[in-house]
Amino acid sequence: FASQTYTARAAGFANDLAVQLLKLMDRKKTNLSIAADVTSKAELLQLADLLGPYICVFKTHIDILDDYDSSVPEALTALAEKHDFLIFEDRKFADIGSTVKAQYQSGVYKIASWAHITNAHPIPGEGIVHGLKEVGLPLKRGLLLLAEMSSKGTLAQGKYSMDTLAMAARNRDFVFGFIGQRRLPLDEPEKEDFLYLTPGVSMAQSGDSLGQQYRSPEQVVLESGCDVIIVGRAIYGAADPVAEAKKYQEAGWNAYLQRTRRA
Ligand code: UP6
Repeated sequence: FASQTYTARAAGFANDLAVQLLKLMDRKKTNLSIAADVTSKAELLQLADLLGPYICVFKTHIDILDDYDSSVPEALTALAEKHDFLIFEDRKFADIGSTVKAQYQSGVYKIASWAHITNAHPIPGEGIVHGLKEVGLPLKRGLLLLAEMSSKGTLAQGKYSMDTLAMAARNRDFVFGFIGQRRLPLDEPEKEDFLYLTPGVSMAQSGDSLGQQYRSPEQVVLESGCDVIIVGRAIYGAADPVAEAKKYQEAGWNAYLQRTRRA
């Protein structure tokens, strides 16, 4: 699948949102997602408006905002429509099905009502997917499972990652891909395609002081067969985030073009 275009792969997905995302990437010529880890709503919305033209997915940690109120998802949704991107709340759910269902639907953030995509750790077992699915599927949302992490010493590896893949394969109506570091070897490669969204991307740094590990867009897309590069501090922390976003968009896109032509 890694050698096919995003659009060609869309037919192989059961989840509507995955189809939307794949087509969006080719239409906009971007496989860049920004991790907008800022703590004020003004900064968050400014990043979404400034960087919107260059990204396919705007990734949030909504619970780090100091001044959150319900105008934020409204404004984000309007910007998503204006600039043609999807919103991914990086919630990393990790509880039993019944609890995550409430966390996804209710509370301060009501994530399901505005985030096209969210994600979950498979650690509690498949009930977490079923619980989130009960809320998300009627709203045409999509879920990613964390198969691997970018951080040093992660416990998500080996058999854990392969079992995550199997869990996703049993829930393809809702789960369309992974947060991961490489395309996992599939049991039935001709049958099952998933999207891989990959954090831990920087062209300048190799890591931070708290265990983050970075790789380049080429390593992620070309060598590891991942589909979307997620870039945070390397873009929003730069003096000129727009110029930096363009650089990452181009690097990610060139790696994709090389990958699809090579085959
Ligand atoms: N993230 C990772 N690694 C993972 C999963 N998620 O870094 O395995 C998320 C972080 C952060 C972003 O929560 O929002 O991706 C990375 O930001 P950075 O580019 O500034 O390091």
